[in-house]
Amino acid sequence: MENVVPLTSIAEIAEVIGRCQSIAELESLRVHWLGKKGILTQALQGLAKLDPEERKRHGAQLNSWKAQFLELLDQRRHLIEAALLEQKLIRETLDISLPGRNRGRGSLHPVRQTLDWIEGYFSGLGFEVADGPELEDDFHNFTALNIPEEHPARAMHDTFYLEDGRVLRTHTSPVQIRYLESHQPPLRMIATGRVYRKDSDLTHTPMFHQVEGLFLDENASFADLRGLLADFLQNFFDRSDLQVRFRPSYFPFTEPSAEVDVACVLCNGTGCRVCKATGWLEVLGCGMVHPAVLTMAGVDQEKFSGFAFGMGIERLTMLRLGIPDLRLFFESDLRFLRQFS
Ligand code: 2U9
Repeated sequence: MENVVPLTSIAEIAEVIGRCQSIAELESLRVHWLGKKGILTQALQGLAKLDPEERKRHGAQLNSWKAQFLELLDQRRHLIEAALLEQKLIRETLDISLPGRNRGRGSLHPVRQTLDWIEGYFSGLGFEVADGPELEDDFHNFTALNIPEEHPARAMHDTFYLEDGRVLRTHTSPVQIRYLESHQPPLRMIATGRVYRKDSDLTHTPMFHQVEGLFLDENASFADLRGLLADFLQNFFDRSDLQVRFRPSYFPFTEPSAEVDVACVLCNGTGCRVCKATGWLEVLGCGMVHPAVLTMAGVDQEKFSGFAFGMGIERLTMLRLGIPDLRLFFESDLRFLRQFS
């Protein structure tokens, strides 16, 4: 055999394999012995030249060596892999008892929180919550609401006009007009969403949120409107004894109209900077729906009457939560927003 394979015994191979420290070393040893031109491979190929008797004897020997060689390689590979894994585990210690990374929990914007509360309150009284397009046509935003051509609310400084004559809605009232196109009284609904006005200073932003309500029924009266809004405001500001007053006012879409004040929720009516020492805060507007609006909507006024109201959500949110500056709502400052999570 010595002339076929230059090895004295399998023990010699075992020793060489045992000295291997890496998978790469093992692989080069395998190639050296069993690669295409490996020593054992060539010896196995050389068997063909031997006579049958010798081929049988040497063949058995070579195949036995091959099997033992592969077995030894395999054992060593397992040992090396286990050692590598061990080192890796020591290197990459992982403390599974550590708390996970905090991904941070988001929260609703305070304006959204107010909208949700108001929607919940009126839903509880059977009002449907509706919304509509923010880009409106002249008819739904103005004409149907008894706002004639020459009315100041139509003037360029109030309204964002598109070149095609459409407008960014200046109030959510067109949602009510659209609602009346598809619903018959008796009905009760609120319209919520963004509105746009060309107005920007410390107390006005070009976009803000409104909630408007519409109630049409047989014998709906101003007394019903007063009762509803007083209850709403007392619940909203969480004070059952909150004083509410109605002051005569003017809106083109309601007649009679009123502005509604509450006793200042910051100084309890004694007079402060927020209520400008009057003791009262104006919080919303309301009135009986104007006959011209009802006529255009095709409502039978022999049978039905109705009232409407409207409020600005940023202002209400500021008063309820004691937020001093309107701009805070639009800055996305997490230090501000986290206070309301
Ligand atoms: C229809 C008929 C009448 C909606 C109304 C007000 C009074 C009102 C202001 C409050 C503060 C707007 O955000 S604000 O500047 N709104 O005072 N809105 S009555 O009246 C309607 C609406 C729809 C069909």
